[in-house]
Amino acid sequence: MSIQDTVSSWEQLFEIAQKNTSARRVRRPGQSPSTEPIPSSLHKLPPDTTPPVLLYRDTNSWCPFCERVWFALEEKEIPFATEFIDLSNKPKWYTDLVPTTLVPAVKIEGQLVYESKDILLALEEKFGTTLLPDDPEENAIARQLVEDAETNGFREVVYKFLRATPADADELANLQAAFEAKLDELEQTLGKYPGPYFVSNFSLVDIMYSPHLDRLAANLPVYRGYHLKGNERFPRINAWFEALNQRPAYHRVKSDNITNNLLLRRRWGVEPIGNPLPLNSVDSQSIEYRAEAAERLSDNREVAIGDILKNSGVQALAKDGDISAIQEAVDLHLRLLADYLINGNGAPLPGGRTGGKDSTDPIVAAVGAITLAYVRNRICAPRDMSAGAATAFRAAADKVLASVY
Ligand SMILES: N[C@@H](CCC(=O)N[C@@H](CS)C(=O)NCC(=O)O)C(=O)O
Repeated sequence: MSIQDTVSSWEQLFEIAQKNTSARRVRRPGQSPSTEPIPSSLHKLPPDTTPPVLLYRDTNSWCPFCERVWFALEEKEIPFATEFIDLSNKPKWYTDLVPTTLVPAVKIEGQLVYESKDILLALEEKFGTTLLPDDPEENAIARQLVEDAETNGFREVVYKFLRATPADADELANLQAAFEAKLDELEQTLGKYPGPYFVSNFSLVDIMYSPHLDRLAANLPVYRGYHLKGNERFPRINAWFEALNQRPAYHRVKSDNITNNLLLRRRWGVEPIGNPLPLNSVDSQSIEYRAEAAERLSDNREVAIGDILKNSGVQALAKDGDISAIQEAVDLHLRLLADYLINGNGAPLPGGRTGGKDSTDPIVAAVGAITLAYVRNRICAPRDMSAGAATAFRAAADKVLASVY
C-alpha cells in the first residue's frame, strides 16, 4: 500500500483541525494576503453593520506602526475592517487620501486619521480612554511618555545598532553603548510605577514600544549576538515582556521570531552572525496552536500548493514538463505536515514516514524536502496565522523534514 493511501484526506484533516482551534480567518480569493484575520470583537456588531473603524495596513503585516493600531483595536475590543495596502505598489487612491502616503491610517466613522500615535489617541477619544490612566496626573504622565516614545530618539538609536554596517569593532561597540543607554532609560521609566508596565496599568505607552522591542528581542541574538531576553542588565524590561505575554490581544497581533529574522535579512539585507533562537517549545507543543496551523494549511492548501509549484524550484524536477507527479508529491508532504500537526506528539516521526512505494522514488523525497523547507520559511506571522501557530508549524515542518530521508 502506498503512503498516499494511508495519509488522511484534506477534508478529514481540515475537519479535525477546525474542531481543535477557535482561530478563524476569511479567505481572500486571488488577493494578497490570501487570508485575513477576523477581529475578535466583530461578533459584537449586529449583522450587516459597517464596523466603526476601517484600518489601512500593509499586506504582509510587517509594519510595527500598523501593529500598534491593531493591538489597541484588539485591546479595546473595537470591531474593525481592514484594507490592505501593497507598499511596493501603493494605489493612487491611497497616496491621494493620506498626506504622508504611509501606513497605518484609519477612518473612524468615516474620518481619516494617520500617524500611529495620533490614531491611538483618536481611538481613546472616540471609544473611551481605556488605555490611558483615569487619574489626571498619571494620565498627563502617560501622554507625555507616548510623545517621548516618538521624540526621544529611541527608534533611531536601537535600529542603528541592529541594522547599521559598522566600519570596525570600535564603531560597533559605540552603537552598542548608545543602544544600552537607551534601554537603561526605559528600564528607569519602567521603575516609576509599581507593576510591570510603564504606568500603573497596561496603556498606550506599552503599545508604542512593544512592536519595536519585540523585533529587537527577536533579531539582536541573530544579527548582533546580543540577548535582550534574559539579560540581567534589564530586569524590568524582561518583566514587562512577561506581562505582555499574558495578554491575549498581544498574541493575536505579534509576529514570531523567525518572521522577524527573515524580514531583516530580506528587507534590510543584514547578514546573520548568530544562531536563530530555538523555537518556543511551549508554543510548538500547544494543541491549540498546532490545530490552528493545521487548520490554516488545510484551508489554504490550494494557494500554498500554487505558490510552491511556482516559487520553490520543485518544477525543475518535472519529467518531460509533466508537473502532475510533482504536484502530487507536494500535496502528499503538506498532508503529512498537517497530519503531524494534528497527531504528532512532539516526538520525531518513525523513520521513513514517507516509506512504502514512494520512499524508493528519489524525486518524491526531493520534492518533499523542498516543499517542507520552503513552507517553513515562507509562512509569515501574523499575516498567515498567529505567531504561536507559526512556531508550531515551523517545528512540525522540521520534524517531518527530518523523516524524509
Ligand atoms: N510615523 C509613522 C511611520 C509609519 C511608517 O513608517 N510606515 C511604513 C511601513 S512600516 C510605510 O508606510 N512605508 C511605506 C513607504 O515608506 O512608502 C507612524 O507612526 O504611523
